[in-house]
Amino acid sequence: MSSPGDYDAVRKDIAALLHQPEYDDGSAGPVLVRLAWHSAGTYDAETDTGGSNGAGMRYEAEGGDPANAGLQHARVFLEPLKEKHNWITYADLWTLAGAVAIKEMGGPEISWLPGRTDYVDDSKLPPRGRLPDGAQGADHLRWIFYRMGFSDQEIVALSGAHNLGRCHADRSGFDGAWVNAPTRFSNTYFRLMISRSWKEKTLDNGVRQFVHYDEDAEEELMMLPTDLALMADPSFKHWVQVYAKDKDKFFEDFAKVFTKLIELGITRDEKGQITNTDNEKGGYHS
Ligand code: DDH
Repeated sequence: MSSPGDYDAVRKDIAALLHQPEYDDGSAGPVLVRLAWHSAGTYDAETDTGGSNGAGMRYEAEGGDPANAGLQHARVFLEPLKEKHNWITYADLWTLAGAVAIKEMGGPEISWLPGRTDYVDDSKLPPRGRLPDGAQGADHLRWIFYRMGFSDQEIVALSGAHNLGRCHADRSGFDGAWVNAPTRFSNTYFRLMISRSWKEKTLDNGVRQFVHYDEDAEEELMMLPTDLALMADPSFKHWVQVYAKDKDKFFEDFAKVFTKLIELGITRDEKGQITNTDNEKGGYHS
C-alpha cells in the first residue's frame, strides 16, 4: 500500500515488473505499451467516444475484441500493482505503465497526467473495429488515425512503437519481431524499413506479411502490410525517412504524440484536473 497520489511509488513498481525472464523477450514492456495504446486508440473525435478513460477493456465488449487478443497478459502483469496501490484507477495504471515502459526500455520521457476514472459510461463505449487492421494499406491508416485527430506525421511517429515487441500467431495471426532488439526503444524500425528488401510471405495460417532475413539476426524480421504502407505513400514516406535519419527528432515527436494519444477524450483545466468526467462515479482524484 502506498499513500493515495504517490505515483512515483507506482512508477517504481512498474519499472520493477518489466523484467520477466519467462515471458517473450524477457520483458513485459512491449505488451504494456500496446495495452496503453489500445486502451486509448478507440477514440473517435466526432462523437467523443472511446479513449483511455473508463478502462473499458476490463469488460467483454471491448476486452473481447479480437484486436485486443493477448492484452490480458499485460493486465495480469499489472494486477498485483493494482492491489498494492488500490487507489489508482485502471485507466491511469494502464496508461502510466505504457509511459514508464517506454522510458525504461531506453525511449523518451513521456509526460503523463493522472485523473482518469474507471467509470464506464455506456453511451461512450466504443464499438469494435476502431483499432487498425495490419492487413490494410495507407487509406485504412488515415481512416483510423484521422478519426482520432492525428496527422500524417503523427501516424508515422506513432508507428515507430513497432521498434518494440513482436507479433504472436496465436494473437493476431502475424508472426515475429520488427527488429533484432525488440525490448530496446530506437528508430531501427524505420532504418530497417528503408534499407532492407522485404519479401512477401504467406504464413501457414494464410496470413500475409513481409519478411527479411539478416545474417546478424537470430530470426527472420517482419513488417505488417500497414508498416510497409508507410513507404508506399509519399506523405508518410517523407517522415519515415526523417525518422530513419534522425533518432532525436523521432524521440521528440514520439513523446509528444504518445502523450496526445493517452490524453484523447480528456479535457483538463489549467491545474491539470480532468473536467469532462464524472469523478464522483469512480476512481481517485487528487
Ligand atoms: Fe501495433 N501491433 N499496430 N502499434 N504494437 C502489434 C504489436 C504491437 C498494428 C498492429 C499490430 C501501433 C500501431 C499499429 C505496438 C504498439 C503500437 C501487433 C501484434 C499487431 C498485429 C500483436 C500480437 O500478435 O501480439 C497496426 C495495424 C498499427 C497501425 O495501423 C498503425 C501503435 C500506434 C502503437 C503504439 O504503441 C503507439 C506494440 C508495442 C506491439 C508489441 C506487443 C507485444 O506483445 O510485443
